Amino acid sequence: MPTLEAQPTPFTFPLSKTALVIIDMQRDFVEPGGFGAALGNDVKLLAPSIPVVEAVLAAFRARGLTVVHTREGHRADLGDCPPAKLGRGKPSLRIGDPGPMGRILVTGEPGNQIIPELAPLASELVIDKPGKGAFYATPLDGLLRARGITHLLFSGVTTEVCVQTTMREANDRGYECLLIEDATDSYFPAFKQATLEMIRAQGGIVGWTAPSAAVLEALRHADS
Ligand code: TIU
Repeated sequence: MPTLEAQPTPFTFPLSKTALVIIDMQRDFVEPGGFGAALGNDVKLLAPSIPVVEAVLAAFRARGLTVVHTREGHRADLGDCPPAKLGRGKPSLRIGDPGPMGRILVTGEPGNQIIPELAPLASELVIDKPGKGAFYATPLDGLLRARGITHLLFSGVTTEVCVQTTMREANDRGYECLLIEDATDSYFPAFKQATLEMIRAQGGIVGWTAPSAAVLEALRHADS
């Protein structure tokens, strides 16, 4: 079983029971004109993690391992968007409003699509989720359990919102979780750093963190 150098301790993961989870790498967050920009954020801050996720995704695909992509979005009638979420803040465009990439944060619109660099393959799981966490109101847990998945490696955006929420949901459901440090970004670099620290504090209260180089090295080592 591969082991990788991680914090707070080395992380051992059975390859056939491990999935790569890529959270919300969709145009709505990464490109101008989407939900992230409408909230007043600088979307360029999310760019550094894109090639890193690409490299880890390629390594998982080369070995035929399980890959999960998620997308945050709502039905066209917004029936799955609570008023509390719809009304929050003072965005320039609200959820469901028409924007340059179609209706903001609505499933199936151009802005809801995963960026081309990370486009899912037909064999990979794609989870549409109405919340920040990928387990809330989705079939994710059942799909993972049906495949015997016990270990999750997390990547995607944004670190302290959808990535951390999903990792906490997974941890409570008994999955062993690791966040790939350079495969995630936030609009607030200080929040990203704080998230990494709070995940691995207290002996790994939410899980582990490790750089992508350690993940890739452990995968290469497992091949030999
Ligand atoms: N606003 C923000 O940082 N994130 C989100 O609204 N969703 C995700 O993190 N995907």
